Amino acid sequence: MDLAFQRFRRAIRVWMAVSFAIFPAAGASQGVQISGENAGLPAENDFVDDLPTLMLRSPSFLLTERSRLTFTEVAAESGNNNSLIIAGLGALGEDRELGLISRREFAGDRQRLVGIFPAGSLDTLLLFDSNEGDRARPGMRNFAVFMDAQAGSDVTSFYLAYDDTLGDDGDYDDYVIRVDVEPLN
Ligand SMILES: [Ca+2]
Ligand SMILES: [Ca+2]
Repeated sequence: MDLAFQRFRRAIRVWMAVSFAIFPAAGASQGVQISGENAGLPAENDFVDDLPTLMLRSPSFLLTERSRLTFTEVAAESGNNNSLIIAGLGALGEDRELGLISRREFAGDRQRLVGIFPAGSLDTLLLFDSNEGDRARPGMRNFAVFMDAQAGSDVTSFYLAYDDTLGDDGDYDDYVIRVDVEPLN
């Protein structure tokens, strides 16, 4: 065996050792880590039978790696005209007098925005806005998230839920947006 080939084989072994050392660590965390306050499910939510069973309010969102995020409107129950503004991507907005849609009636004409986001916090990128209601950002109590997973685990599908008044009407169904996360790294 000539020297050049031995060096080549040694280099391949080193490369494989490094690769296997790196990939499991990088692949162990995919999606969004979500924290927040578990205050139970809101009884007045019109879509509670259609949504995942854990709701956290005042949430915080950490995207663990560069990913494609798809935002799709799925439900709204409010007399206000509400929207979700996503920095760098645009806005989803509902303008029904009293919008009432559900996941069961999911149709092809739903508004949808797709963008690629770097790893990091999503908290400053998201804003629920309303023509007459109170705005909500992550960390505020009228911003909530519905999800199946435990808080702090990596989530690849969840629902942003808006309560457009900061008063007693805590139904968190005034505008509901599904988020799907597809890791790209
Ligand atoms: Ca409300
Ligand atoms: Ca409502």
